[in-house]
Amino acid sequence: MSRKTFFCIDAHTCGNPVRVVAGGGPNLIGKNMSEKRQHFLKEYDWIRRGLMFEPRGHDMMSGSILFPPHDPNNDFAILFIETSGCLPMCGHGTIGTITIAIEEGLVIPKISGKILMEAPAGLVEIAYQQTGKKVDWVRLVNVKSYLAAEDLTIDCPELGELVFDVAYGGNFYAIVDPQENFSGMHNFTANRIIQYSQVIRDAINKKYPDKFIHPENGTIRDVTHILWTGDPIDPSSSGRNAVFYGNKAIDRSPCGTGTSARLAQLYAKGRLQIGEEYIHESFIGSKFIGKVESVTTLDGIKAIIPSIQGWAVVYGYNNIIIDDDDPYAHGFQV
Ligand code: PYC
Repeated sequence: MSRKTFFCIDAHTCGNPVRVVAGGGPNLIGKNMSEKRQHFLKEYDWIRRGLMFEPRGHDMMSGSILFPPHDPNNDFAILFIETSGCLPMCGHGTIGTITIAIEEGLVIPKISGKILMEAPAGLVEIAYQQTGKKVDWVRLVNVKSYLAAEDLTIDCPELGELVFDVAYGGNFYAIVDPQENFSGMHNFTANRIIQYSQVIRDAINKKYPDKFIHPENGTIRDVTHILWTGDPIDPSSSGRNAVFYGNKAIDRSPCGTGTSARLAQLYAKGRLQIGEEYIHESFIGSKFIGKVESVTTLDGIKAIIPSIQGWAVVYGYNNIIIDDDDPYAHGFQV
């Protein structure tokens, strides 16, 4: 019999959960977080499943485990754990993790108000503002993001043919804008978006095999998320989305990597300028501020450096036991 206890600190970023494993995480082997992510997936994925899925988690659960940095100039390294797997990068997860890490003293930054974080997808530069103990906001300068493909098509049950773009913002997103067969996510329930997304994500990866692979890291591949756009609730916002991930999740936050992908798409299409604020609303109406900070290239591809700003609230301490005697030790999904 084996019984493992994980000390977790729970928060939400603009409504979407972030569970940071502050004690009990594994020792991983690798020269960087991308290699350690592979080691975790091979040997320790039961920890992710146990802490993210029911009965200890739920469909939207997501979190992280912190590690020492591989380069001493950086502050820490991060592994994202989610119901969807171990994402190379997660924006809402970063905002929640930084809020927890600073408020709870898990990370002491080398420079106050600034953090260099090693994610599997690359180095992420972070700024935050703190008043007393509380972190007011977190802004991350994300990894290079780019528009990978335009005007692809897929058949969607009930809706018919949909035209979509694919953009990378730390994960690959199929972005579905309003069009003849899709009037916008504001007209759909979460359940219908989930049903359509489940079908079209698989169909996209089948129709376009080996098309979406990160040029510098072959472990980051395929469309994993679907971003449906629509009208904002607050007319002063720039846009709204429903981001599907995992098997049954709609992000309650505006999704950091999804917003990065959206910024890359809009910039490439001439619909957003460098430095212009893009207020992105989530399915529940919570907001991130996105911006194209600068333009760059990634292996010869035109790319942007996006920034995302949002907030998080810490709401609890959680000593979670995973006991091999429990038939649901490693979680389940219905
Ligand atoms: O914020 O990048 C994000 C994210 C990915 C999946 C859920 N949230």
